[in-house]
Amino acid sequence: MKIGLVGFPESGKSTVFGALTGLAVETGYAAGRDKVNVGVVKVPDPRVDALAELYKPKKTTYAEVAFTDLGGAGGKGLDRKTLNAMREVDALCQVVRAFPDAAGEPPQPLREISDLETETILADLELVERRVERLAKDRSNPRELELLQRIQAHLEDERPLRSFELSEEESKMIAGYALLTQKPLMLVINVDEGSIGSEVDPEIAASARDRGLGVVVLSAQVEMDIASMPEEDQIEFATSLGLDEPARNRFIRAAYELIDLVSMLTSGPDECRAWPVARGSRAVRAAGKIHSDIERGFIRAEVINWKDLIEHGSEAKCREAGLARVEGKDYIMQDGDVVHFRFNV
Ligand SMILES: Nc1nc2c(ncn2[C@@H]2O[C@H](COP(=O)(O)OP(=O)(O)OP(=O)(O)O)[C@@H](O)[C@H]2O)c(=O)[nH]1
Ligand SMILES: [Mg+2]
Repeated sequence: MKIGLVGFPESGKSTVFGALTGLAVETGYAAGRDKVNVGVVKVPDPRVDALAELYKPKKTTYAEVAFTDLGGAGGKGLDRKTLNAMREVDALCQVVRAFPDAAGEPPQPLREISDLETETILADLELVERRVERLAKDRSNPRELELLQRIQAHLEDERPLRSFELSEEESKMIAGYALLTQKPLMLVINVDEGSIGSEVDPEIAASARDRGLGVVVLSAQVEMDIASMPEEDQIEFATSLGLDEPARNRFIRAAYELIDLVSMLTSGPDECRAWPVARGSRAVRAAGKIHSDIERGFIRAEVINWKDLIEHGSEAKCREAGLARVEGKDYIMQDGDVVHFRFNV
C-alpha cells in the first residue's frame, strides 16, 4: 500500500515527507524534484503500546505504510512523469501551502485545492476520451464503452470520479485505467509555525466538506524538527507547542484509514503486533496475512477486543467475563480485534 504526496511547487511535499519518515531529504526550490522519494512509516498505535505494556513481549511491531514524495506536480500542468507516478499509488495526499513563501507571497490554499482537482480531472478526461474513441471504432466492448461515456460526461461536468457511483463489476472494468480522480484523496494543510494547533480555516473546511475529503493541519517545518528529536522528547516538545501529540501521528493514522486499512492485533510473550488488513476482510483471509498455512488450515478465530483485554488484564479473565468470542471463517475482522487463530497443519 502506497500513498503519494502531491501538490504544487514549494507547498512543502518534501518537508512533509521528511517529517513522516525521519529521512533526510532535500527541500527548497525544486530540490530533488527529479527524484521520487519513497519511505516506509510505522503507524503509531496506542493499542499496540498498551498490549506491549501488558505482555512485555520480546518484540513490538507496528503496521506500516509507504509514502512517496511525487515531486513537482501542478503549476503549469501535471507532467507525464508525475501523472504516471500518481497512477501507481493507492491514495493521494495533497500538500497545500498555507504559509507565506520565501518571497513573502501569501498562500492561496483554496486555489491550490481546486487547481489540482481541475488538473486531475483533465488528465482523466484525456485518457477516457482516447479510450472511448477507440472502443467506438472497433466496437469490441459495448458495455465498457457505455460506462466510459457516462464517466466522460461526469468528468466534462468538472466533477471528480470520487462522486461517481460504480458497481463492483464496473469498478473492475475500469480498474486498469488507474484514474486519478477515483483515488482516495486527503488534504494536508501546511501552516506556518505561528498557526499550529489551530482549527482548519473555515473556508478550507467547507471546501473539503463539499468534496468529501479529510483534512489534516500541520506545520511541516515544525514536524520535521520534532521527528529529528529522540522519541522520548517528541511528545513533550509537541505538548509545549499546544499539541497533544506530533501532528504527524494524526496524519499517518488518517492516511492509514484513507487506504481503508484496519488493524488486527496479535499479542503474546514473543510479539505484540498490528497487522494491516483491508476493511471488511473475512477472518480466513486476515489469517492469511500472518501465514498462508493458517489460512489453509483455518479452524476458528478467538477474538477479544483490545480494550477488554487491557481492562481485564488477561485473556483468561476476559474468557471468565464472557468477553472472548469464537468466530468462524466468515467473521468480518474489526479494527482493534486481538486474535488467536486455531488451525490444522
Ligand atoms: N515557514 C514554513 N516554511 C515551510 C514549511 N514547510 C516547508 N517550508 C519551506 O518551504 C520551502 C519548500 O518546501 P519543500 O518541502 O521543498 O516543498 P516541495 O513541495 O517539496 O517543493 P518542490 O519539490 O520544489 O515542488 C522550503 O524552503 C521549506 O523550508 C512550514 O511549515 N513553514
Ligand atoms: Mg520537493
